[in-house]
Amino acid sequence: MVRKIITTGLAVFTLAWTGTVFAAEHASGLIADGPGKALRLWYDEPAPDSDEGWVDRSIPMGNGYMGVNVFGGTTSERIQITENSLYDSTEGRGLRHGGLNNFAEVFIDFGHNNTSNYERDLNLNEGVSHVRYEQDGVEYTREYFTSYPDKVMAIRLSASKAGMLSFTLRPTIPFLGTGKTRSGKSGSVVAEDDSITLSGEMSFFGVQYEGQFKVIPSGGTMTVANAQSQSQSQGTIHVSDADNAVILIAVGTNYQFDSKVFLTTENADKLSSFPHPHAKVTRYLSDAAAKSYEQLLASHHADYKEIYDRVSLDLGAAEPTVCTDELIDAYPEGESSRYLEELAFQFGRYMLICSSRAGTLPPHLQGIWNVYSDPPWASQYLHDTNVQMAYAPAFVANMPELFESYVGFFNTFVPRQRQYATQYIEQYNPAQLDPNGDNGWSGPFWTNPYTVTGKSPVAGFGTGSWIAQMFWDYYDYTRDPALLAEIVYPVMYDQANFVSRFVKDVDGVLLAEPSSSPEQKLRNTVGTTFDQQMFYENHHNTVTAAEILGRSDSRLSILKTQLPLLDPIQIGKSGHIKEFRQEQYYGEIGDPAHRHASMLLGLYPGQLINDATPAWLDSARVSLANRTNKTNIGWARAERIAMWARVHDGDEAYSFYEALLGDNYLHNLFNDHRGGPLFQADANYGATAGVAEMLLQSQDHVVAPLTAIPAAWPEGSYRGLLARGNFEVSAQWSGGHASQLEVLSKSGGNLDLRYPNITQSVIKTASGQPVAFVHKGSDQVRIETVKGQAYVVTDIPTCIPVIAPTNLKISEETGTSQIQLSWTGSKNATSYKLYRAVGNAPDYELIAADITATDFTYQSPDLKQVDQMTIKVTAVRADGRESDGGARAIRLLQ
Ligand code: FUC
Repeated sequence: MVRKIITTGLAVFTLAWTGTVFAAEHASGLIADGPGKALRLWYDEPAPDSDEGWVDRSIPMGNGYMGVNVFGGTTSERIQITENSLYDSTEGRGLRHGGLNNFAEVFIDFGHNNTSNYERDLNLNEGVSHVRYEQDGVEYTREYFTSYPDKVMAIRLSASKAGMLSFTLRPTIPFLGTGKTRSGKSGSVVAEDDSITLSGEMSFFGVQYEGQFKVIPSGGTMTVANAQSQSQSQGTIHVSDADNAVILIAVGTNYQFDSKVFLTTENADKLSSFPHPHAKVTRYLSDAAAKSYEQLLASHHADYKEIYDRVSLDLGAAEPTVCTDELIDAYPEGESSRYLEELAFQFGRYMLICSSRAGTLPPHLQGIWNVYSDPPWASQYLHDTNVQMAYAPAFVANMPELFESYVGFFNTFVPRQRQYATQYIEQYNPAQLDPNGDNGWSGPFWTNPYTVTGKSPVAGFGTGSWIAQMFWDYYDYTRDPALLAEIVYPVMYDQANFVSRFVKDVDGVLLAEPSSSPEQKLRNTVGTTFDQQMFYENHHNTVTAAEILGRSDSRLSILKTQLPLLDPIQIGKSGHIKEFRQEQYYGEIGDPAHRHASMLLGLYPGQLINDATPAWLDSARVSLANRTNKTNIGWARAERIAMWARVHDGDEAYSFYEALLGDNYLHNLFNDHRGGPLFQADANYGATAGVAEMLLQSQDHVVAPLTAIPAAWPEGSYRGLLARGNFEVSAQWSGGHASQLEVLSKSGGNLDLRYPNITQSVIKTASGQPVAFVHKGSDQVRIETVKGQAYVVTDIPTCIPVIAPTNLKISEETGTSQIQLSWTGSKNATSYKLYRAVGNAPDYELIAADITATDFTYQSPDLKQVDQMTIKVTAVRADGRESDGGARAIRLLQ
């Protein structure tokens, strides 16, 4: 069937495209955003039309409803579409076992084989991508965006001369049939009038899918064709001699956020009561087509830029003159490395905006992008690091509403986790079983949109408390009491309920049994630090939340009693934080260079180990140094950025960012997990979170800007990062030192702000009124803030750090109650201070001060009893300032 129609369509205007945009203006304008600089990925040739081209060079876009990868071809454009619920059976959780399926491969045939001045780009400031080139004296331009508010992808095709645009739109369904696909994928592509409908079914979970493509040319003619081959029907639309055209794309399946999906055991029945997506997709497309292209673009901009523009980062880079692939290849050499560092930071934010929108499935291992029928690890949701890393930038990088996508998904699968919780309490601690079946929910390890697992030997139940921690942060960064009461608290409380029944008394402490530290070799043991830290944090956060909400009940009393018994941190004989209770020296059990650093999750993303627990913080540093930089795993490098930032080491943090960008980032900035290439989106999100931790921290409710600025970034500025307490923070630094800090209080309340010498600075409101503050030491102030008020800190006297002593040595004669200490002095020091931390103590006790020598005889009657203590020496300068670090040694009872 071939039909011909004359087109009128909606009005399309050709706008001149310029790659340059200017950073958004911000409310107070006190901290400059740097030069008007576009953050762009750009290339001078299309991505190769292959799987390798997809993973390495295609441009990713997305609106939560669909992910797309644009290749930018001129003979034929290829746009690959992913829809996160188009799921097939999986056989196991490893590499290439089915799972998420490629939704559509869409081709736009132009036949332009003789092009010049080719360029394609993705402009992060705008959330828009372009292709531009010349052929036969005509300049062809294409512009692409994916809109969350209008639920469509829009493509505008333009030619510089009237009547010179001709193309064939040819959507196809990949992996049809039963070949590689386990369960069979059927479907057809049918063109009619100005639209093509691509629809079918993937039978394992009974997923009905539909995509609609509407062509709206201006001028020219449009013809429709439907070819029928044995295997599939192929509808196409051909446009001839148009001035320009718009293509709109909408997709959907019959998947819904309904717990029936997880509670129905028969796979083919999971979706059976939900309507076919035809009506929904038709509505998306007709609603969008009722608007002009400019209206669609304006609503996309309003939505996208509202989130994206909240944060800017300027490391002083100029826009590079080389394409992004050359930038990547040259990194870390070349003049534009700072630009790549800025770009990758914002790219992680961009990817989360594309892949995590309210009402749509959250980002899986590959975010919202998948070209395969057998994606890595079936594109599942893994809760022993990967999902949590996806959301790591959501709060600190000021995009908290993106977490709503996970909230919707969590509420869909949690009824199944309640069933598991009862099953596990029956199995592991039947005496604690609630007779009414209220045992909370247990932590899953992996899930996909259809199935969620119970206990895994690979990771302990701490995965559940780790999920609950994301919910707590969702509240703690945004401070919306209704959100706490209605969404966050029930999740935390029910998780704590499960944990409170699951833990067992072992020698006076409450431990997880069975317990596993993610992916380590020793499994199903007792009380791993992973589980204990996660349990501790969630119990603690739940009790805090109950106080805020004024709740009290018998379970809360149990949580309060249990909290001090959860014993989250054990210090080992290497002065490190143990991963396993049985371990004595670092690395005795499991892989010492393992990619997972699960014993340090209380350092990051948790808050248990913080500046108020200096002995633990020092031990975390020891564990981190021992974990080495040998890992080549993308997400592990991203996590190390944040962990090193939390122990205040900007140079180490930066070295992991550098390694990630240099070794793992592909030419389109997708993270290559471990070579292959093998795309995992987690490190893209995680790198953004890690860099944010270098720029701003707020654990333990102390807002600490510029905590880990590396020597490689001597000057720069950022705007709009978010701290716990709903404080929006901006900072500018030069010579490695803060020249200005600015905090916008979005919820009011006390602001504890830390920066070296801040007590001697000038603090004013944005309108110049002096601000009263109280001191805590020399480096921290407390301001009672007013909601909506911005506070500006200037004239901070430069703080020159005190050099720490090194090489602390202990010697003693057995059986005596005195030990000899000696150390290598610091040239800064006028005196030294000695501290000790006994056993697993979080903080040090002062042993002696004003020591002017570099040795000391320490006498204490308990030296004959204490099994293990950490001794630390610090230097004190003439002005009274003490060194941040010190030399440490472990004293073991002989
Ligand atoms: C976890 C990690 C791996 C990988 C996999 C998908 O098992 O340990 O590195 O990211 O998930």
